[in-house]
Amino acid sequence: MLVGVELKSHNGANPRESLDELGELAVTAGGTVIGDGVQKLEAPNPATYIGKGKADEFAKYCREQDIDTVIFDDELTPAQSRNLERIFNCKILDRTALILDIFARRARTREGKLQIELAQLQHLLPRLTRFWGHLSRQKGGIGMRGGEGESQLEVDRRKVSERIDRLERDLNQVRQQRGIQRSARQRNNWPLASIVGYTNAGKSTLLNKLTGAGVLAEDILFATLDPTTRRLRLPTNQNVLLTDTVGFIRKLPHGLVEAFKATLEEVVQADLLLHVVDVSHPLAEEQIEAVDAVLREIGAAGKSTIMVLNKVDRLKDNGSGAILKRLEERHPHSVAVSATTGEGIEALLNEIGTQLRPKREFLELKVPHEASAVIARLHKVGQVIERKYTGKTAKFKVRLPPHHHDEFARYVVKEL
Ligand SMILES: Nc1nc2c(ncn2[C@@H]2O[C@H](COP(=O)(O)OP(=O)(O)OP(=O)(O)O)[C@@H](O)[C@H]2O)c(=O)[nH]1
Ligand SMILES: [Mg+2]
Repeated sequence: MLVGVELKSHNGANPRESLDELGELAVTAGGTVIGDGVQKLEAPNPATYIGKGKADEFAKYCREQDIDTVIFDDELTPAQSRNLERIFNCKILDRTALILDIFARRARTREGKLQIELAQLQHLLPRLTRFWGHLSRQKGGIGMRGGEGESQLEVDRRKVSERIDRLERDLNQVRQQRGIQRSARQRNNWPLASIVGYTNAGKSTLLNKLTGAGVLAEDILFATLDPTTRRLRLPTNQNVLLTDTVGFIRKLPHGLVEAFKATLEEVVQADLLLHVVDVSHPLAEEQIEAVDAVLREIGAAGKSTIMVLNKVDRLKDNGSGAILKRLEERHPHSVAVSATTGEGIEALLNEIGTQLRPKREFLELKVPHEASAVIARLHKVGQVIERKYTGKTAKFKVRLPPHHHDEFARYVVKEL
């Protein structure tokens, strides 16, 4: 059963839509949704989140329907969880625990797994009750994982705390390793572009389209957890490192953002963000806001950003182009694309080139004709805008990545 609250003060936020998404998350985590309920309130009840009377009513429904898990659409306090568990007499989860559970299922790399387990245990620790552990041993289901996760629930708080310390130490080690790898990559001096966006917006599909990366892209929430970086060669000959990473969602648990900060460092360090939006989604605009909120939280707000208005092929199906127009007006650097059909991809490549152009130097060079290797090299690493052959030398106007400057320094006539 899914339970949400509609706050009277909070106009605009639609509890139905949020609950539908919660249902999608529950299904992604392997659950089956039997029913849901919403209560209108001035403010959440500090003891039981929803009102006590409503809780009793929902609990009765759960008993009738033989429901074994109730998921609340917000983060519950430890006290609320405990009280609700007593009233419902079954497992109580909140949105945070559910998202953590999905992440735990998806984590593949060692760092990903450590981060999730840490976030899960930190969420669980204050909520660890005998009742919870008892139930989980009997029934399994959402909110706990097999193997280590499950046995963790059976140990006492002290053991959980010890495990948290251990995980923090291990994570530090793994991150040092990643730091070394990253600095090796940066020695290439290629600009870094990060693909960000709401979960299921088509980020992985776009990376695949642009680079042939072969990343898993699926119609499920949080298909991608671990970042993948590929080289993208623009038509201007410029190389860009393109990273696809975890998707964002409304009410993304703060603990999870914390846990993923290291992974999201690619985003923080990026020279350019590609913000992918599923324009065929009815809540596209709310999703943009949710993504911007997470970007602010990780300190990546205000970066130069291209809005990639994706899945335009679907708009034609249902004839709702108004949203596209609205978004294009609001975001000056936006490109309408379809990552599946390839429509608009060329325009996107051009826009990436334009956005990264300030990173390149615009130079005038004079190269003797006989230095054909130098001329060939110039065409390979730079974007030749103009060439003139006069007398013994060839004159070029070229956009060049700064790290190639030394190589051609002796031919530079002036900076343009
Ligand atoms: N029709 C259409 N479908 C698309 C397009 N781009 C992506 N999709 C589909 O949307 C679904 C999600 O795509 P992904 O690339 O996995 O999305 P993602 O943003 O990486 O999602 P997460 O990793 O789960 O956060 C897949 O079923 C894709 O085939 C598009 O341009 N048009
Ligand atoms: Mg993905």
